[in-house]
Amino acid sequence: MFPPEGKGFIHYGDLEEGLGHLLIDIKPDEVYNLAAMSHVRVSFDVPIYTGLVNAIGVTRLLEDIRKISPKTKLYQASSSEMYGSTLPPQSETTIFNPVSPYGCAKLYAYHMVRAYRHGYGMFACNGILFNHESPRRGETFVTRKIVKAAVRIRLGVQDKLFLGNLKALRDWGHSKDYVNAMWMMMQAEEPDDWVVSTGFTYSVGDFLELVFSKLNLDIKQRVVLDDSYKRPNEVPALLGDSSKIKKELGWEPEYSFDDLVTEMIEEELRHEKSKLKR
Ligand code: F7E
Repeated sequence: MFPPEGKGFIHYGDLEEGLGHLLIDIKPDEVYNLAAMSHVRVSFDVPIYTGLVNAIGVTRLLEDIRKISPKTKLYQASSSEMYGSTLPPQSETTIFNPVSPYGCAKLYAYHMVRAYRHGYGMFACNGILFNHESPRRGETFVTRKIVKAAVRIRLGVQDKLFLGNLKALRDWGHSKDYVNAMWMMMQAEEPDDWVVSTGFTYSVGDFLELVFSKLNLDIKQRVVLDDSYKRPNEVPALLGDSSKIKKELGWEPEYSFDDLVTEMIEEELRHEKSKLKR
């Protein structure tokens, strides 16, 4: 722990080891568990680690909260990847059919949260979040990867962009809207599970075309399809129905798809130009 510049403190911990020591020290009002091995493609390479962190790690956290700090509320980052091969639209009542180690591990954790909520009366919620993006997105996720490469090609410091499946459909929202939804869930009168999505779906190819057209780039000249970025199993289509959270908690997204893409490009341009000046 060290004094921060802002209001928070950083404490170190590891979901695999358990966070009991932090619960003893802090007795937090609310825990938001966003920790995970979060890359779906990589989960096929490290399936056991993915299960230990994303599934068993959450069980450890639930057990620690139950034993040490039972009044602490828990937000669990569940994922639209849990729907797997079930076609859209997807809501809280849709059947889950995960197709990746990541999706399977997230579904295990989702059910454990429900089991502890119902069994022990804990305030534990699942936010079933569809893909959410921002300029801070990790560089190996497809939105940031496309934006970063396109900006670098525009600035003349990169030649090609290598991508996998362009046909997959995703419901992409802005992380700021989704973090508001997480907070709203924790202020609800009763704990529950809620889907958070925009209700619009676009293919990876659509995202690519929008970014390349905003930067006046030619896809045919610059983009190379590379099977090594494909997954053994793919979630073909995601499109969420978030009417429950809108009706019950009053959540509404503020950012459109175009706002998101524009902000990601502008931030990336600032970032890459500042690197060139150094
Ligand atoms: O892939 C396709 C890829 O890795 C999106 C995580 O936050 O959202 C995220 O999981 C799509 C897939 O996100 C490349 O096959 C094509 O169809 O950006 P992504 P994801 O797998 O949907 C869910 C909700 C989570 O919970 C996850 O933690 O894009 N795609 N070419 C590619 N994807 C990547 N990463 N790289 C490519 O070159």
